[in-house]
Amino acid sequence: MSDMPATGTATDVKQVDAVVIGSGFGGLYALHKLRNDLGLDVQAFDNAAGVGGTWYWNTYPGARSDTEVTAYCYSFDRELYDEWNWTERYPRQPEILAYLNHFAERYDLKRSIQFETQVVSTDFDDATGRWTVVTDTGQTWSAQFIIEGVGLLSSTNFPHFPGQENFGGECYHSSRWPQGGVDLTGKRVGVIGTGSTGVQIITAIAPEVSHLTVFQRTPQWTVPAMHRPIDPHFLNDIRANYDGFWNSVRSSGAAFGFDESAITFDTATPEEQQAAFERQWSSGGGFQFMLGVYADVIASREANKAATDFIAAKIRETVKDPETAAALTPTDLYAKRPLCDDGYYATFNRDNVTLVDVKARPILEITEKGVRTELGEVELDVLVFATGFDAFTGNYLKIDQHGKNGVSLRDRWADRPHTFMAMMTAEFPNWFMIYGPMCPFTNQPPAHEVEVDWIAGAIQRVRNSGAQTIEVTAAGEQRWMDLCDELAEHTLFKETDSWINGANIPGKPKVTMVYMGGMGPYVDELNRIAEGGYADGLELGSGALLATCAAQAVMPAR
Ligand code: NA7
Repeated sequence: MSDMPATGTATDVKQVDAVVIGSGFGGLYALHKLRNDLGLDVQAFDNAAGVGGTWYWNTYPGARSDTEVTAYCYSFDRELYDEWNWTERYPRQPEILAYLNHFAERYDLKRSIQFETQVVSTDFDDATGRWTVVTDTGQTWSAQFIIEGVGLLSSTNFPHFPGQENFGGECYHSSRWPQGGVDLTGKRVGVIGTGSTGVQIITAIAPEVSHLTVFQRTPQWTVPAMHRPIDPHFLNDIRANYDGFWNSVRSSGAAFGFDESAITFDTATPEEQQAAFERQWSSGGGFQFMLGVYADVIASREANKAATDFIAAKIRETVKDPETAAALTPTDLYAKRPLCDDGYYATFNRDNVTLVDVKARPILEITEKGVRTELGEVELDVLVFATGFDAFTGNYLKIDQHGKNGVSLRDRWADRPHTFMAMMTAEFPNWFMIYGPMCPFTNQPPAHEVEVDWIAGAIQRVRNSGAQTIEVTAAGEQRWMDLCDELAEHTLFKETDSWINGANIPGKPKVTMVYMGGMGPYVDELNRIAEGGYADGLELGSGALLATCAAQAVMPAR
């Protein structure tokens, strides 16, 4: 059982059918689906003061999606898709947040969300088959079902350097950026981290700060985003072929709404290969460059090397100082989450930007005035940590969660996260994740939709059958894990270190945490299980107390 004392007495425990944790893309849709479609009594919680999840917190300069907005939204509400007019191909954070607020208002969701409330523990009661949910505001709730939409990339990775507490300037983590913004004009700014976030921040702030020092540990392959206003004709074409477009998204590999390449690298001549990479470089987009040119860039070493040779040549062409160009060029495979940018490499030609390679010369300490490496002290007014997240598992493990017989999630997942279809874990009945570990490696909103629909189907199955619970069997879970592990062998992602396999967090097991089979096969499998009555790999159950009552009801009185 949880170490946290249950704070509610029996009388002030609030009863609901379901608790939803999180109000990002997934949590909002779950709340709508369960409350408005299934008619359940649902209570949602969010740490933040408003809806949006990732898009509430990540207000740092330059924050935007790098998924084309035509598929970075909900699809189930066609009217919403027709009415909402996005302005840019890759939407900025304020526009996405406005969309999610509009969604919450359209479906009157905010009245069911308690903001600025953190769920600290969840405990399954074997006797009743219900969950007890305790919040940091001292409330206790009892629910039959829990749906956790806590975010894949939300638990911050905030490394600590010696002396950090002595820093006299301002210090921020990118994903906890002050809501009112920060005025960086004319300031000396340091950025630690060069992942997607660092690349966006560095490019956005370089023109406004007096000096920018980039502390880079590992360089990244990045290609141009080619930001542009959304083409209304393109959007209207999709609206005219709405079902066809979304069916193609849901049956594709990565669900981004662009055409993924079906040909392999070796089918083209060297001239064709260069021309194909060049075309994609000019049209922009990270996932497009990785998946849209050749089908095997993430699987074949030869194709992968050709892609990196191409980008390396672009870096040499763009960055004037050869030493800086060399330091910006990765030495590893192109097998991390692909990045795209708005002039990242060219930013290092600016007189007010300095690159410090902290792999060669690690950060020794943070001083009152700035950051010290072997090269000396860099004085700073503002220090930004763009150091990423404890991805996949971080937010689930922050909550003290216990399933059947008091088994703790932290113990179950000590060696690695164990899931079924990225939504359930054994011994946790009626406990669902939205896009949990072993999720398909795809654009998220379409995946959230199919998962929430599947969860809603599972809940209906329980209610229609008169059972109290549904849970994944140990064998069902193992089957999914084995499949994910096997598929991971066919890509190069396991050979690089990144948040995708947990390697970015010291001490975290480096394991497969995604399903590499693609969105289409994932959706097919979800449909197969649902159409089979949620039986394959799953079992219905009743709370022990209910089972006892039922047994007594049929036994003759003595
Ligand atoms: P990422 O992609 O995990 O990048 C974090 C960056 O921070 C990366 O360059 C790290 O270097 C660097 N880092 C982390 N810890 C340290 C320490 N201790 N010292 C120096 N540098 C460090 O996070 P992002 O926020 O950019 O992006 C995450 C995802 O969010 C993104 O892919 C989108 O899907 C949204 P490393 O590479 O580990 O050497």
